[in-house]
Amino acid sequence: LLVSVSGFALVLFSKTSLFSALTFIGFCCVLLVLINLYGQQGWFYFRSKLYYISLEMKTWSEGRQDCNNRGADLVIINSREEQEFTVKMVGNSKAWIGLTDTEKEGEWKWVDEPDSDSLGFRYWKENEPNDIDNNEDCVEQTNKKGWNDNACSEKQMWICEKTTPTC
Ligand SMILES: [Ca+2]
Ligand SMILES: [Ca+2]
Ligand SMILES: [Ca+2]
Ligand SMILES: [Ca+2]
Repeated sequence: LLVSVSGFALVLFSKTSLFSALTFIGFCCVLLVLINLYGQQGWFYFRSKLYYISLEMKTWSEGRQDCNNRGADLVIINSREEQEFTVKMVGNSKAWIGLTDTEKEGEWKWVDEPDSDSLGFRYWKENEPNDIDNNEDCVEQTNKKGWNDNACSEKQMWICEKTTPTC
């Protein structure tokens, strides 16, 4: 769409100055971003990212699939600020985040591994992860006290994260 808008703008302004054309493209760009942001109903904006918390409860994989369907993935916690923000989203409930040790027990991986893991950020609740019954491989954001590993088949709410639209 941007390419066609740019093309149109260039034709339109070919007889005037390049400056006018660039101004027009910039204006269209801002307009497109605003329209796109307006369309993101149910999403929360925080530090250049968009976040969604589900109303339903699903397994970790089903929650992840729902995020994928929304052009996102389960949230990846990259900073203390993001941790605190998602804790607020969860409130008194709990919600799946994009961390799992399904592949290898005890080796926690974010859904975009290896990129985010270079930060090594962890925010476990006290005495977690405890892998109860050797069956807790998915992580939920609980409350101020931090993360808990839980059975991936448990049905919880989930949090999706995606980047904001840009030009
Ligand atoms: Ca993140
Ligand atoms: Ca396991
Ligand atoms: Ca585990
Ligand atoms: Ca646990």
